[in-house]
Amino acid sequence: MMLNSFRLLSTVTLIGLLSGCFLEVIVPKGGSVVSVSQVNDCAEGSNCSIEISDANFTDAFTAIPNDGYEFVKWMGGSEFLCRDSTSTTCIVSNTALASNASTTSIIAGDDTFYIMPVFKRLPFDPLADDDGDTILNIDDVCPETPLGWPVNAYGCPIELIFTPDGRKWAQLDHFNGLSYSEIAAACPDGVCSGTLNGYDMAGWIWASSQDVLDMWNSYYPTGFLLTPVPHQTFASPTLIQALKASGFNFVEIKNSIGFGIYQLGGYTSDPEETSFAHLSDVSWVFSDGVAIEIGVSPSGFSGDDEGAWFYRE
Ligand SMILES: [Ca+2]
Ligand SMILES: [Ca+2]
Repeated sequence: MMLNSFRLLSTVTLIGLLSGCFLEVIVPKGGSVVSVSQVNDCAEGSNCSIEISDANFTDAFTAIPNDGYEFVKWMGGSEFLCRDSTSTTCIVSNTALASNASTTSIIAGDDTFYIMPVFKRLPFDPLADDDGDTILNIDDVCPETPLGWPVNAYGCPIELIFTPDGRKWAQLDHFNGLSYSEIAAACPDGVCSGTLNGYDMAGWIWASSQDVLDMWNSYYPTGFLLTPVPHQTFASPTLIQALKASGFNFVEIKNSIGFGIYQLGGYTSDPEETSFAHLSDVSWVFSDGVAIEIGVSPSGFSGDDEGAWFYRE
């Protein structure tokens, strides 16, 4: 039965696809399409147009459902190839007609043909673990964790931020609510081996304030360098924008008179008296580029919105 439907399918395909035709791969939400040739892959939510300018075109397209989705069939309809087939692979070929001159002349228009997988979301199973991180769906705040990444009790991995110093930094606000001494216990001498807020910190370094300054300065290609002076003020919105573009979350805090200030700050492994390295964007409060403050302060400097600086090579 499957063989017969493939033969029918092939007939449609062969008549349709000769030089000058287009094949459009339509991929809805729920999965992607990969091709044996690897040059005609098409991502989720994309329309990929392939010009068939070769009389010997052959490729095999396979529908790959995302976790939590299943492949149902290839879309039906007169202009769709592989229509209503439930095989995950759709073979598109015109090679069998390559030497058939009369058919070539009939079909050498600019018609467009389509293939489109139909995906269906599977019923939510609260007791399954769709992303395979050992945290059941019902408890998983981050349902699409890449396979193999360590996660906390809520199923979320540490968010990595790639910076120009060649290091990978952890998102600071994962570590909100921890005290200096709690971090010091998990990361003696700056080398972490314990667990913090549920994250396995093995392999992470608790950065010194000099490490933090070096990272900030790595955003400046030449010349201008920040120096570790407490509460030094610079007019450099470029650094703030670059850090945001890299993925750092700035946290809004309120100053004593209620103005919101956007801050990137957290504990470093320096002695507790000067353990809080921060960079505050006060330019959003006044006018753009007026004031950006960096500083190294005692722990507890900014109240409850504190994280910590960790990196790995
Ligand atoms: Ca999970
Ligand atoms: Ca997860």
